[in-house]
Amino acid sequence: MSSEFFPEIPVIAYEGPDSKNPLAFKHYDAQATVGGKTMEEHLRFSMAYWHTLRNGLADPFGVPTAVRPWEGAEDSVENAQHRVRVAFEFMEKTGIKYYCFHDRDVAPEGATLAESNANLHAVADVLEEEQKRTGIKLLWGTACLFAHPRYNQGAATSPYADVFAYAAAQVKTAMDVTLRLGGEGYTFWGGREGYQTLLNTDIGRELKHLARFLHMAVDYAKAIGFGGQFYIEPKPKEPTKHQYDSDAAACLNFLREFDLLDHLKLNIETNHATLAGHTVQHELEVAAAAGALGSVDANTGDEMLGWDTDQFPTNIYMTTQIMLSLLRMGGFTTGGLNFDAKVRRESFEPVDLFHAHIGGMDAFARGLKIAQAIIDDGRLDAFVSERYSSYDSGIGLKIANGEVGFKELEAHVLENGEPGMTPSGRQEMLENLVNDFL
Ligand code: XUL
Ligand code: CO
Repeated sequence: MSSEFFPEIPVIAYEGPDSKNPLAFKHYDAQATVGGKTMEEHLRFSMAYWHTLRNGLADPFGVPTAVRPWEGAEDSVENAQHRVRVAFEFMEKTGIKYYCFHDRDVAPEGATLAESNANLHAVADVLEEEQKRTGIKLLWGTACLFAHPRYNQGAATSPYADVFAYAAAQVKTAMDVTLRLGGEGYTFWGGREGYQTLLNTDIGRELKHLARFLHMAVDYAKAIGFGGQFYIEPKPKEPTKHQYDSDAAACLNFLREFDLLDHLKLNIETNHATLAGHTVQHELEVAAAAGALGSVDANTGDEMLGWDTDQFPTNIYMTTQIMLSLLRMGGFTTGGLNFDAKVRRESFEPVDLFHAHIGGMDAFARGLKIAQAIIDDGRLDAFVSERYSSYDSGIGLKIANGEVGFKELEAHVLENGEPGMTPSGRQEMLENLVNDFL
């Protein structure tokens, strides 16, 4: 265990709900079992390299504030390699077993593609070494196709073919490195795959190009033997006015239309759901209903703000809802809870990174315990099953099985008459039931 960069901070231990130690878990007890699996197996926490290691905490009105004593003066490969050791010490001390990165978070972009590729592989050497030393794994990799000026009008949906080509070349190496590091997945977030104005935009062509790009990625994965899960991450806007992957339903429709649904699942992010005018539970349930819920970017927005604030999740009601959806799905297979979240600009000290992750992990541990208790209690699920039970037999079963049409149903109504008032939806009773477990 390394203790070079955060010498004052111990390995964060589980001390139980009565602890007053802010640098301890009150609820996350990695090896404790809940519903037959350990908390660690259920929650599969992941650190987002871009926020935790690379976010200087600038905002549109002010310069970076983050104090990161380990950073060298230059954005060099050596500095990037050194930073990897910091990242792994942080994960060892917080007990986080996975991480996610963009190519340009871990290694600096060079003057040419060849130089950028070499930089990335040089940093991957250290990532590989640290993964071996600690057992920490790569949940997913991705390529940053939104920061460089060449992508100002999109990457796979850029109107300019040479930009498309550059993006493809960049993803090729990002996939090579993800494979090399044993990554369990690869994510596509279309940061600039959308438009600022329809006056200059051909949506039909752009969507076709985006689909071509994803098919190329699927083909390349086959070619190199990458068996990880591909994810697409919905977000409606920011940085563009409208992004094509605007919400879970839009992504599913796109994947179906272009014959990609067998190859990609959804990576649902809480704050993106909010921007789309949905709850995260809505997005999770839409994805899960299509058998396409893959992973979660666990953060939260601010109810008063209309942008992507990427805060650490602390709302127990929300984590309970997320864990209910995940438990009902049978849990993650390749995915995990990736803290795509950043500390506030005002929380600039290294220790704040610990407070943030501890809080997020504890909030999910509580959500897990509460959700499992609700499931074990059974009343909520029994209510829902009972609500749909008229489709389990008789005419309902025939409807569900496609054995009847309008003519048969007309005959059914003529024979049976008015169905009468339905049972109550009991929303308030169910809300009270859930609250009883909090
Ligand atoms: C941006 C966002 C990304 C993706 C990965 O809002 O969520 O960081 O998670 O590209
Ligand atoms: Co995200």
